[in-house]
Amino acid sequence: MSNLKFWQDAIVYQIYPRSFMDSNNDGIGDIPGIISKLDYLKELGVDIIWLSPVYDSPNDDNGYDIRDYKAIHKDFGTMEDMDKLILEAKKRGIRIIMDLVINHTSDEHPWFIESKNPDSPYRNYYYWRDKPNNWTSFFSGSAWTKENDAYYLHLFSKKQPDLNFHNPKVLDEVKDIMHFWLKKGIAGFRCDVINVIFKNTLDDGKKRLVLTGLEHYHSTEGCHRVLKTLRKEVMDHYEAFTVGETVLVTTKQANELILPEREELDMVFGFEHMETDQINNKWFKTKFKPKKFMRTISRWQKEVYWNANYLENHDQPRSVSRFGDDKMYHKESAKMLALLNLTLKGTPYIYEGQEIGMTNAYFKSIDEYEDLESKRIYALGKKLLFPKWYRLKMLRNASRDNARQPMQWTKTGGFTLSTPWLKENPNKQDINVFDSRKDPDSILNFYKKLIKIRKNDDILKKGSFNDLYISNAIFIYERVYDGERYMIVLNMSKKIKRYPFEVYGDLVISNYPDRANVLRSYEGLMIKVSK
Ligand code: ISL
Ligand code: CA
Repeated sequence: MSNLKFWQDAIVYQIYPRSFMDSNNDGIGDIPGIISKLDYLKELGVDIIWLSPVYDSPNDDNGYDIRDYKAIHKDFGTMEDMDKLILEAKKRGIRIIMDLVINHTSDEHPWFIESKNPDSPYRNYYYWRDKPNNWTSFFSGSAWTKENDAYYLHLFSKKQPDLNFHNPKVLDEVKDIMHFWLKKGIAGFRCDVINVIFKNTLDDGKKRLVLTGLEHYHSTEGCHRVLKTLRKEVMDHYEAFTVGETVLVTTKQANELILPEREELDMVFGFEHMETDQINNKWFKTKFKPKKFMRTISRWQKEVYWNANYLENHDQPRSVSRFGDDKMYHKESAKMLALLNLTLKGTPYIYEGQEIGMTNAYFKSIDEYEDLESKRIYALGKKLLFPKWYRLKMLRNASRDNARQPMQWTKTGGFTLSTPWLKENPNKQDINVFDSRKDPDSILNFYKKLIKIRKNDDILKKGSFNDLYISNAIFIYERVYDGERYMIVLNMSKKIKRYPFEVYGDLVISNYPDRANVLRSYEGLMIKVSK
């Protein structure tokens, strides 16, 4: 691999617009707010912004339920604001990708409203049936809801009816939406739950603890066909890329979606590493087991053609709280995780706030949560007679609101002057952009340093990956390119550890001020090994 595509040679930063920056003090982040922070992102070294949905939406699932794909939600601003964002970003050498949510629309989308009439030409845009099957939704409970005399399918909330990709008209609509945005100059799409969009049949599924029905719609041939069409008829006409959000895929399935000769997607977000601290589903957490985690990452590194490397997003808990220690070793562990995120092979994705080490929310009452999924799980747990403390613990560990608290710009928040839509974390006092910029030893400045190193470095960008050592705490791997070699050594625990073997070379970067003959708590370093 010699010449990288622009998306292989980029640092991507995910913005969750509701929580990033509020420009008009209504408590909700917005597009002008994002524009006001472009210089900050530039300074950090961001090349591409992935914008979570800003389309018109009733916000049942915070914008992942789209009412109009060609309009901006009034909370976020106007289409002029959006055009300005694309332009202002471009001036700074930053490209924008949009979230493309096509598995479902909002139930308030005109197509769905029309489709309620059995004789409408839109009836077939969705899955309407006389009787439901036994499929269950991603947000728990049946995947079918009754409306008048029929049932419609929704893999997510009942306000997110699934589109029917057996209908060629649906595909035409999607092409049209993609052209609309690409013509505006965006650089591609993050494709929401893209590997479940095509349902083979609507037969009953094998009973499973979660997601009964999965085998009928997961990674189907029909999905591959749709992706090939979108690639050929849309994406190939622009300088743009796609990153698929692909739930429950193996490395083999990932490759079937991204290998260049397949002509489907460019890269995908795998979930296997995010599932290593859970039993069955995310609500039942086990203790974090570095070995399992690192083995999974390593396997993806070795087997997948090109990885989208991430440790956080708007659905996941904060990485420093989950894989590090957000109290005693906040700085050390956040920096160690930065090293992991930015020294792997593939395109690194950073989620807003990760670069300053924002933590989980630690809410104490159900009233503090906003996310529909959290509320549903809390209610379901009650039905199942889980004690209240346990239900709150489930949310504390795994609620999506952990990632959705407002971005911490200053000691007092700096996100809004009014009441934010979701409570701010009181630790903004200590964890915020303003202080981080001034402190040369901050997590933020560590990210900046690391990004700078990566930008001018063929070993990190193009080098091969080999794992050299994985234990219950330690992860050592190398990146090799053109005879040159980096070794990355990470201690993923607070225990002080002996090196498993001697490591020689020049220190390139480390999260401790000096080098020792042991690996200290959450120590992470990168060494250039001489030829
Ligand atoms: O967080 C999850 C539920 O426990 C994930 O399974 C998540 O639902 C899944 O990764 C799909 O996520 C995407 O599509 C959803 C949306 O709610 C998420 O925010 C989005 O990232 C439906 O559009
Ligand atoms: Ca606002």
